[in-house]
Amino acid sequence: QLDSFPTDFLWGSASAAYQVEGAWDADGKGPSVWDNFVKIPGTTFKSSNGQVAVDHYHRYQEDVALMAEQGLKAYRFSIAWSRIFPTGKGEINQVGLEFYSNLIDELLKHDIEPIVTIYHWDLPQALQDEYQGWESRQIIEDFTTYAKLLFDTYGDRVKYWVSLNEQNVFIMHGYMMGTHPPAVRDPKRMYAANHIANLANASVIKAFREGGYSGKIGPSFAFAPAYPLDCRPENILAYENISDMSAHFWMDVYAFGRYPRIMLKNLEKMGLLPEITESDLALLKEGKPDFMGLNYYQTMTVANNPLDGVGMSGEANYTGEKGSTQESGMPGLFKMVENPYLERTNWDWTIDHQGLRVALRRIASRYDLPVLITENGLGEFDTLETDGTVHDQGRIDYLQHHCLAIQEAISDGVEVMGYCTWSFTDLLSWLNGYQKRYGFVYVDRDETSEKELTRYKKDSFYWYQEVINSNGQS
Ligand code: BGP
Repeated sequence: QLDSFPTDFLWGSASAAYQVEGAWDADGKGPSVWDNFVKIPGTTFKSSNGQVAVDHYHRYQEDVALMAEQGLKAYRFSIAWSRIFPTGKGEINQVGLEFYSNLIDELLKHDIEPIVTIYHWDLPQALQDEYQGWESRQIIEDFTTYAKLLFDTYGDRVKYWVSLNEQNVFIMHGYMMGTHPPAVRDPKRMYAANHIANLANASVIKAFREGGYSGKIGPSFAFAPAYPLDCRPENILAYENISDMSAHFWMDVYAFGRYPRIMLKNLEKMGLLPEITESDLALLKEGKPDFMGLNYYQTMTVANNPLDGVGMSGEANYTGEKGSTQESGMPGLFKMVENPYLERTNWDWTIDHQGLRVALRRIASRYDLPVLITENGLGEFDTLETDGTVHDQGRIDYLQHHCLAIQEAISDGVEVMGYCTWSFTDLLSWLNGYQKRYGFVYVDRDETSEKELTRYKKDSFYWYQEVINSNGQS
């Protein structure tokens, strides 16, 4: 017999500003690094961009009405920093502040709890130009000033805050793989920028505590738990390596305010250790979050990789052509291998609901923190039928299994605060364009159609409505 979901469980859904809003230069908004990055040919799938996105900026009332119809208890969205501070700091754009104020009021009017992400990757371009964004310690102060303004403006209405979304992703893609802005491929700069992002994250959480705001705050982490290929000791060691490098290296800092020592030694050996001062360590200790935000999509399986083995250069699958992901790994540490027991999506992401239970338990055991699932969902090609329906049974199956895994984790003793599916409406996928859909609500993005941007409820919309209505019993 499984435990029931708590009565105040936050059944939610999520989005991010750049992926839904559009209105990229409206009402005084300044450009972000993503506004510019997508203009470089070849950076995204078929040059898709967020200039219009799904036009949520102009249609937020319609979108919130759909959320209310579904019965959503919480909606996670992000604030575009450059709508509030067009140049990242200094003068405030009141119209930008009002937009989110109106959105928050609209949500509350329908009893939907706003979960606000302070940073979901759309750094003001001006800060990149002035001091190279995350590579300069100046960003700590500017990010904190911006966050404090949000706390002061919305803190009476917002109870849940996400500080940084997927620091591991925006830092690794931005500074090592070169696939996100600023498209750098330099591990030394990556580890330096990452340390500064850690400090900025801690500084914002510290400011939240010192300001005496009520509510809870934590980062969202992209956690893909690792499995060893088998019980050969060298594969177990590969699993230890990836766990330290891809999980503990970030979450230990959030939860304990210190880096895992194996990683420090590793970085030292490779000449990649960033400057870490005593006062940095003191600040990190003050940044303990109230919860760990978990973005869970898949697990990864690893095996031993010899010193002359495969490197990180393998192409990822951004087209939806199943099986096109190339081998990758870190020589001497690990390589990614296929898990023979798991199905994959068309983008080669493993489908593994048990992995969510594993993720939740690993966080609970190691960090003893409550978990807010801030993202989980299935990216697929969906088909809009002529009668306006979308039959996304695959998504329903996916989400149903993941809900069961959450209930099992709760029964194991994990404190799970809520579940935000990715995503509410279809939206822009950063590198995969509009063809990769996640929403409960289909958005027509056919520019030749008269019905462009019209919303259609998918089958999964009604399925989740039932789940919420029965508090996870159906
Ligand atoms: C996370 C991001 C989201 C979203 C999601 C789906 O990494 O926080 O913004 O994009 O992944 O990923 P994708 O769009 O690559 O399929």
